[in-house]
Amino acid sequence: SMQCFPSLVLALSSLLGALALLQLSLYLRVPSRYGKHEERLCRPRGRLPARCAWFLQELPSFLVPALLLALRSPPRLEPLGCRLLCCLFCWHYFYRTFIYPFFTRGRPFPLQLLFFGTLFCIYNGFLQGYYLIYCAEYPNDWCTDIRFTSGLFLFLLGMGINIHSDLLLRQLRKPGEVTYKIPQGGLFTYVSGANYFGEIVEWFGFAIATWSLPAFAFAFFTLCCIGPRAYHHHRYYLKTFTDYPKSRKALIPFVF
Ligand code: NDX
Repeated sequence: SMQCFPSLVLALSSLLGALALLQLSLYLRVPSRYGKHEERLCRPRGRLPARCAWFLQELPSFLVPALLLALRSPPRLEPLGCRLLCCLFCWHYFYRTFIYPFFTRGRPFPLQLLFFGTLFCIYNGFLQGYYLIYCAEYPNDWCTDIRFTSGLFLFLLGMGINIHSDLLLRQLRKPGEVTYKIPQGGLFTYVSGANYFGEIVEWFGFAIATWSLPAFAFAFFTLCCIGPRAYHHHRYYLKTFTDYPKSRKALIPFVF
């Protein structure tokens, strides 16, 4: 049966950090090509409806840790913190897999990115789940530790912002529409990438709550993946809408 190999966790986390830096170098100048940044004429085919694409891509992030949690024998009953934290991760990806895709009004998603996205979700789902289920050790009073409580608070806050912002974006379109409008309300009042801001806060909260290398590596990856995207969204809006709110920032309210 499976057991904890600390060197495997270290290797996978380091590779995740390296992938984050690779992404930063790839997508700082040019955005990743999906959604509003896709050059549509280049690849008229090779796309999947947004619903299928997001469902398939995110499913492993839910399934892999959920299976690791369910199938571990003997079941991991102690400490409570490990199961709780693994459930938080699965909870987010339950939303992203089973709820978000069924409401999205996004454009068809490029197959090539879908392929890499799916690989990424398998990889990260395994790393986070494996670490929490087979490796993590927490004292029995971890649930009252300041790192756990403040991390959990940030996780829930970020998740709330992310889900609310996803909803506001969706409401900009009627079913079947694929045009872009100026997002309004919620944190969009302050930043162009309100959904991304929420997601980043969420994963840094998770990293603090788990106090683990894999989770910090993933938070850093998220920052490097969607941070630049928020910047490119912001530039797109400034270029496209002459009446775009001048005080709005790209990612971090009042700062950047
Ligand atoms: N999926 C995470 N890397 C990613 C897909 C892309 O969950 O090759 C990472 C995720 C993947 C990425 C994933 C991993 C790395 C990849 C990358 C592509 C390249 C990259 C594979 C897995 C890669 C290496 C080199 C390392 C291999 O038509 P539309 O789609 O634009 O419509 C949009 C709509 N909308 C508007 N509607 C009207 N008016 C407007 N002004 C609108 N603006 C937007 O709203 C969409 O339907 C919807 C949301 O759009 P957008 O662009 O704001 O968000 P999106 O990027 O689609 O993300 C959706 C949600 C969001 O909440 C975000 O926080 C979360 O997913 N997310 C996304 C990406 C990654 C991630 C979270 C994470 O890292 N945690």
